[in-house]
Amino acid sequence: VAPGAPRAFDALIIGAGFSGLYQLLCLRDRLGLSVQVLEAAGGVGGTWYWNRYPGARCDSESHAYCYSFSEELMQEWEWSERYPEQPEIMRYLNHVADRFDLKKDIRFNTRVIAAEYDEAANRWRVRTETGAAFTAKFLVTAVGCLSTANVPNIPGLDDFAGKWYHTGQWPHEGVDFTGKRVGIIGTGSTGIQAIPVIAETAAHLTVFQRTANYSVPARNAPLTPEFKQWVRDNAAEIRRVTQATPNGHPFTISERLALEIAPEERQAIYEAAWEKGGLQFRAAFQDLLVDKAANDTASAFIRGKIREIVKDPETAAKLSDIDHPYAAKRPPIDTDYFETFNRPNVTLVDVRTTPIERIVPEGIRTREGDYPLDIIVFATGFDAMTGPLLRLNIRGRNGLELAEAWAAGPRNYLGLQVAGFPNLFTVTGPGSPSVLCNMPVAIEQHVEWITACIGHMRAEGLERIEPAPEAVEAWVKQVNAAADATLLPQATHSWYLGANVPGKPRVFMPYAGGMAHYRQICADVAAKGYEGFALSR
Ligand code: NA7
Repeated sequence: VAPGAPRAFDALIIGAGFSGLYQLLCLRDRLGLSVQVLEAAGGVGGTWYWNRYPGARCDSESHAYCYSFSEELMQEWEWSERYPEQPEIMRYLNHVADRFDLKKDIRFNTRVIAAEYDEAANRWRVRTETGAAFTAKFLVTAVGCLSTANVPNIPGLDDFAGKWYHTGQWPHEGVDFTGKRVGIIGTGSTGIQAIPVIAETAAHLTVFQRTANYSVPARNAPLTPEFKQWVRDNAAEIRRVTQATPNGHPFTISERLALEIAPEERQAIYEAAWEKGGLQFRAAFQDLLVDKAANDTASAFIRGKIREIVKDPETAAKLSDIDHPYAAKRPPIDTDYFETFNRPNVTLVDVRTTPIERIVPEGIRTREGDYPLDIIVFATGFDAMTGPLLRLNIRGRNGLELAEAWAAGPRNYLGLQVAGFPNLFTVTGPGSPSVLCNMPVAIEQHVEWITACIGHMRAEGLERIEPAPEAVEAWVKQVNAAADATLLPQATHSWYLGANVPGKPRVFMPYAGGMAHYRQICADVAAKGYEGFALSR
């Protein structure tokens, strides 16, 4: 390669998290392609590389929050707790990368700033922040759904005299809260994990809540030797269950309907689900996400628990004044979240009734007064799903910008491909069920589908694939219809709808028809010779 000339590959993959690692393995080792992964971070891990905030832990249960493609890998890896903590996930992904010798094909500290399709050459041209250039026939984005931090534009932040951090860009050396007055904005899954841990060392923690949230105890615990053995003995069955359920988790959703049984029996079922803990709570009844009256029973149960746990009635009222159906936003799970508000060093500020006016050098100014702070933590979430793709500055045929193509919201086919962007594949793209699913299950399905598709193209001597505009049109309708058949759009401020980022189009982004159903749709499309896609030589 001449100095400065772009380096050419069969395929380029952007991102070295769960998606990028497996996509590399598949394209390189199964199809024999030349592949380069470009990764902005200094190591593998994707979203887990950056989300190192206190208490960072996955809400999926560890025995299913992993790859299932390799029986040996499943047998040799052992998780230590019911939910994997961030450092353990990092150890796992490093183990996978080393075991399959993946790191040699990953360029770390390499942020992609532009990707352009050259129609005449049928190649993608990719540029990085440092000016390096790459080309490839296939471009696969493996950039995650929750990887673009959303720092709200609150006036005065630049003048703040203390330190501030976003949970999704956490310093690797950690943050010492000892003796500090800390403010945290945001009570989504992240805030709910971080708040109890920060409260343990901070002198004082002020929680700024905009939307009260349901949360169910995670009931995290070390895994017993018996359970670990059970996981090893039942790896195939666990995989079968995760692939058969709508959400990719290793448990089955009950077939019972919430309103068809007596209130006492329903209460007992909720009590048992509360004791069991975690995302399994929503598996208590079949209809919690589709029938508002059914959902009301779950919602009333959790609000009752909050009022039982939180001693100060005014704080309990603010925490349980929840304006959306249970699980219409991604339901958090916690370890001592509500209990934390009983600590003398924790204060709750409801920013709906007491809005933040600005940040001042000393802290946060609300309409009703100032909160002096040494540290502000933004647990304010992400520009989800489209954010990580749009910041890559992708241009398709005739210079069409992805941002322009998606000005009114994401439009693609199966969440996998965008019309006008040939040979670009988006792992866990908007329009796929990914974020409503246990992520590794969604990722494996996408990566394997993309691999099979590229394999098919090579076998048939095909050079280009892109979706037909009618297929995109139909898929967008299907995504909307699937969402409308559930209660999910009723949480009007959720990141599923893009509502957390000012100016973002309000479109329900994930496919809510269930992972198992989606898997079948994708398989059928492939079986029918990639129906809805245009393939050419
Ligand atoms: P989320 O779920 O988007 O939560 C962000 C939180 O921050 C939520 O409570 C927001 O309130 C709040 N927020 C955002 N912007 C502001 C401003 N400007 N002022 C006050 N409060 C604000 O992000 P997470 O990181 O917790 O979780 C993301 C996903 O990661 C999660 O769903 C899991 O899938 C894993 P709002 O609700 O918008 O009123």
